[in-house]
Amino acid sequence: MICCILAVLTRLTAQVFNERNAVKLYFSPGACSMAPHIVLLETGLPFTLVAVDLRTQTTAGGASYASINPKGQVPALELKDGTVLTEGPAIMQFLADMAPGANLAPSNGTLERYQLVSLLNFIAAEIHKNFVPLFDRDAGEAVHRSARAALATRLAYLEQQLEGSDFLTGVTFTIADAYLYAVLTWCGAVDLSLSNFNNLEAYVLRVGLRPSVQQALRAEGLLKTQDRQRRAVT
Ligand SMILES: N[C@@H](CCC(=O)N[C@@H](CS)C(=O)NCC(=O)O)C(=O)O
Repeated sequence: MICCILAVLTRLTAQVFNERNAVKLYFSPGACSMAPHIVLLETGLPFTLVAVDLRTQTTAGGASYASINPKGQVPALELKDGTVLTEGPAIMQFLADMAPGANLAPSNGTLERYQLVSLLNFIAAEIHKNFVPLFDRDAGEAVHRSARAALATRLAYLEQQLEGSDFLTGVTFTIADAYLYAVLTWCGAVDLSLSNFNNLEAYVLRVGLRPSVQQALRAEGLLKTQDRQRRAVT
């Protein structure tokens, strides 16, 4: 009996400690905010998730999202003191630096760190942003064609980078992998096949099996269908 009470008290204390020390990640299911979500899980830092309806610009709690991020985009990270950090690559580097033991980014000031920043910028400007017109039905055929052509060349470059490597920078999973994985999950939605890119196809499967990625997908409600199918089979 005493053991049970102690266990409950320990759990409650840990929960209160986590909530007090937790950062808040504003996200939208399946959006690029999945990248910092994966990174948070990789770091083990305490965090809470706040869903944002991008269409209505309100949070799950009914607050106006503009008061949190005037840019109206996810992700945004609210720190314990209320400071809000925006822009995925900045958020992910901040989190990686908060948890150096997780080895998600090389140390600041090293050439390896600038190589990682270079990759993050490439993913943001050349991959992420070329997906955007493909989600816009009104963008027109010519715009779609040009975005697909741009993606094909950029993906061919990443395909080469992955030759003989498990991850973008070699043997270690970094924040760049969290970002690339998050944006490549959109391929199905825009009918973009990776079948010409064997390394990238294997990479998506490999990264997708990481416990942090599975947990993020489940928390964002993106594994439901597979879970239901799995339950039906087992
Ligand atoms: N530059 C921003 C871009 C973030 C972004 O494109 N977010 C998308 C979701 S993936 C979004 O919030 N779209 C809604 C909008 O732009 O109104 C970053 O890197 O964090």
